[in-house]
Amino acid sequence: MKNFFSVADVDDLSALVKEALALKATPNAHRTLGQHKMLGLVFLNPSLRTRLSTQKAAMNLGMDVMVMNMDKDGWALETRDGVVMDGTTVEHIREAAAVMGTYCDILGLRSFPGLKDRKEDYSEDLFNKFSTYCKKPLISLESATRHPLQSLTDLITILENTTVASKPKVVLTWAPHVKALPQAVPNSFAEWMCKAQQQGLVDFTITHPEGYELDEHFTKGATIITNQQEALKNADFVYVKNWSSYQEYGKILITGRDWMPTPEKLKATNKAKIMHCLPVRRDLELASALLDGPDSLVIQEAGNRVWAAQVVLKRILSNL
Ligand code: AN0
Ligand code: CP
Repeated sequence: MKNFFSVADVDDLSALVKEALALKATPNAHRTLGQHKMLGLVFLNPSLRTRLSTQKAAMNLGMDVMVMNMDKDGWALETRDGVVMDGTTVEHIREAAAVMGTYCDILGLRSFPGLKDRKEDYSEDLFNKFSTYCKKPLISLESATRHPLQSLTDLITILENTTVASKPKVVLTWAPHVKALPQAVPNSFAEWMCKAQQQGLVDFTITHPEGYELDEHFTKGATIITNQQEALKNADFVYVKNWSSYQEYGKILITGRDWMPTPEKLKATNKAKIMHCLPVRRDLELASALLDGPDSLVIQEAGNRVWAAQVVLKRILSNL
């Protein structure tokens, strides 16, 4: 593996999950692999899980880690080419990424979308430029359109908790929120689950209100229905996430909590396990009775972020 940006960077999903679970069983088995190698984690936005789990994963492999909170501690970054920098930006991504590349063997980057200009966000211009100019292997810590470490974690957690003999039914459901959030987590979850479905690992359904259709590029092969109750029938895993509209880009189209998963709604499922990438707004996105209940996987899921990051770092280190 050279870079980790999307599910396209992985061939055999089952093999990757097995390797991640082997790391979970013996976290320190490859302590020398990353010795004298530097990981740089660059954040343009806040993070709890991604920051800590990726640091921990790197340390388990013997790597050193530096974290740069560009949003708070860095110079204001210019990403456009051909502009006279006489405004508020102080440093161009060409120099900033190149300099960080000289200090590090592998880099990670978090860069959320602006949610104003769909074409610009979906071009992944910032991520691509950073990748070009840093000249080092680059891991997505959530880009404008995807969050692959989260999706790999989610697949690990689903396969780890699958008890049914046949393929588990996985349902991604839209949930309410008061803030306009990116489509990165659901896009990415959908593209990983569609590939997992192709490889015979899961059955995948998406449910959302009208107007919240994701970019079709990410949902090929998924069953998509706007009746949430119908979608939840016999589900083994319910993955809860809000996102803002892709069609009316970045907009919140409905308010109210009608789409919030509750214990009552979940009665239609096959005693489904509840998943969410976190952070979650209690009793807005998801009923606290479910979050605190015996079927919630959210803490185990967040814990598994370490093994997703560790298996990705291990594969990239092995290829340096
Ligand atoms: C972000 C999002 O939805 O993309 C990060 C999730 C991991 N969530 C929020 O901003 C609340
Ligand atoms: N799930 C996730 O990526 O969490 P953070 O935004 O806290 O890193």
